[in-house]
Amino acid sequence: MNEINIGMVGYKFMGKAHSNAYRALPMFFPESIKPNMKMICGRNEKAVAAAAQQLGWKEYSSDWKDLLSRDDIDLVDINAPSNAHKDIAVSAAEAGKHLYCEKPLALTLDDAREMLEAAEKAGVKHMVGFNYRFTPAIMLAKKLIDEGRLGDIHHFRAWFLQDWIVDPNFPLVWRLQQEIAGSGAHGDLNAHLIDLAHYLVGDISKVVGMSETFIKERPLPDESGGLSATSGHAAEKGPVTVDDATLFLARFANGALGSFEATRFATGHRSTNSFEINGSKGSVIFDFERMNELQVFFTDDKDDVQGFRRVMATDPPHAYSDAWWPAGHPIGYEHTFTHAFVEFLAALQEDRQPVPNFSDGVKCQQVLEAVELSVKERKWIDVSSL
Ligand code: SOE
Repeated sequence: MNEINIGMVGYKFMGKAHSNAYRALPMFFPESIKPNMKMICGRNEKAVAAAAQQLGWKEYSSDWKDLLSRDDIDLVDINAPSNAHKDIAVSAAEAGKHLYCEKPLALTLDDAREMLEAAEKAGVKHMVGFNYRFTPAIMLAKKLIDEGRLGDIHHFRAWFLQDWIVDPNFPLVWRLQQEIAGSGAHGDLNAHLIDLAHYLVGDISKVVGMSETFIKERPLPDESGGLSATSGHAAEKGPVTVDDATLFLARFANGALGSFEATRFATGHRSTNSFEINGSKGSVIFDFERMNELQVFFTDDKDDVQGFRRVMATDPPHAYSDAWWPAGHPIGYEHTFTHAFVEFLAALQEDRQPVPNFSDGVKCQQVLEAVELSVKERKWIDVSSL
């Protein structure tokens, strides 16, 4: 297989990020299968036509079902709002298409499980959009942990902080509506942290959480309803039905302790995505605002030079470094998506499931839902009970 034809549903923020990644891929990863950007879908015909032109798709449609009957579509990429994921994924799997789906995988754990089951039954390849796993500095953290260089892991401490809805006049966009988004900061931001925790530390066994919606009502958005909706001063208001912030504590199956914080009310933090991991032989600190760096500390460094040091993950031997620019030249947010697709296309070539796949999406959803139950029942919840 040298080429693969892609049909994509969604054309806003993630649609652009994915299109950009598909376009960069053949230039920087010429050994990979070539993604053909065949058809883009979205409900608003005028907007999707414009997106096709701008993002570089050959055809467009205002009905994603058009992808199903086309023999020349091999892979369906789903980055429409979360409430659309399940129907598209299940139908596309039944039509024999491979699946790439943005996170959180679904609105609920039951839906996520149904999606995994449909993909497994159809025997298609499936991947979930936890793009941060593909940050070379995070991959370095993973390598250090896997090689035992941090020793036994005691702590995972993570926070994902944004501030884009602090203004009470910010409109009630879809991400603030439970029936479309599933949850708020929790499903949007904690989902990434939970996945990184699974990737780096292992399974989470128990959780206890708390959650708050600081602004309970907001002006209705203009017809775009997108994140940049503007009619923040509309007279008519509607209820915010998701969390503005969710914090939780976790116990990992291997004995480590975790703390997680996701909020859209951390003034001054546009999108701070960070974690620290402390082990018996060392620690790592990561901050996405300095995504090319990993701070590392090793207890067996000589006393007189002990301290955190900064490793730049831009040069060989770090992941993907030889594909981009000469040593020392940093990469950005968009590259994490290209790397994710490189993994997906390699998995197709090697006839294996890519990682992270829908099983990882389900595992994340299980923790998300366990935290929600804990918030409701005000007690610790065993993740495996869900
Ligand atoms: C918006 O809150 C958002 O873009 C998330 O949806 C992304 O998944 C995360 O990467 C950054 O914040």
